[in-house]
Amino acid sequence: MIKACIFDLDGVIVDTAKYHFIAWRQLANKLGFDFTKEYNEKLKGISRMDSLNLILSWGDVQKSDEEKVALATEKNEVYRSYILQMDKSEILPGVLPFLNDLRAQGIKMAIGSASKNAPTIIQQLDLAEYFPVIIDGSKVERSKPDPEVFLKAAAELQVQPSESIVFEDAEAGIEAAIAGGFYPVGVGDPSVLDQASVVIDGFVGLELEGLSARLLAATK
Ligand code: B16
Ligand code: MG
Repeated sequence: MIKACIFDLDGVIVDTAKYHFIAWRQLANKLGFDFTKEYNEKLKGISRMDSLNLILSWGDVQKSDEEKVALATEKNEVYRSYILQMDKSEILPGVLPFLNDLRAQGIKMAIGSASKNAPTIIQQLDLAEYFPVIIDGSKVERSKPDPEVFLKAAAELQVQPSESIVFEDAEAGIEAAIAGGFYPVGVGDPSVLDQASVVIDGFVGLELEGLSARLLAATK
């Protein structure tokens, strides 16, 4: 019996990867190198500092810890200038009807995101009323694939992982959901998210009842 749904944010509720890409690319170009959208895919679900370390390694650039903090802050300022212009038109298709359906059924909801900007994004999208619990990158010590972010969300919602679904678009997030004992639903490419019990291509037309049946069948 499903009592809660925990949603990753970037790539599940909204596509912010395009803004992360613009901001990281601008920083890389300033440092004298470039990187492609294919490389940007590798940054999904990865924390800000881990992302910076990967990007610097792609450009073969070395920086001190102090310089890295300054570079991450600079990138975040550029990124924030984009997300502060977002509004609810950027909520991914089918998400709002699905959230309304969950709410009508009394299913509890939370956000479990690596992004320290998650509360700002939820405000911009006008979704705060749906998510009384937002566990973001500033509330956890260990990043995905560690399950801490989802376990904290379940604890705040007062539900067990075994009665909760996690929706994730990143491999590390699916691994985190499995490690925490949640029902993992991948959102995106089944060949990338092959560890998820069920993979959906989005929320259009999705219903909890059918999804729960697929999850039960997959985990039997
Ligand atoms: P911030 P999610 C993740 O969000 C993004 O997928 C990832 O690309 C980003 O680096 C990370 O948040 C940290 O974001 O710089 O805003 O703290 O997918 O876990 O919702
Ligand atoms: Mg994500």
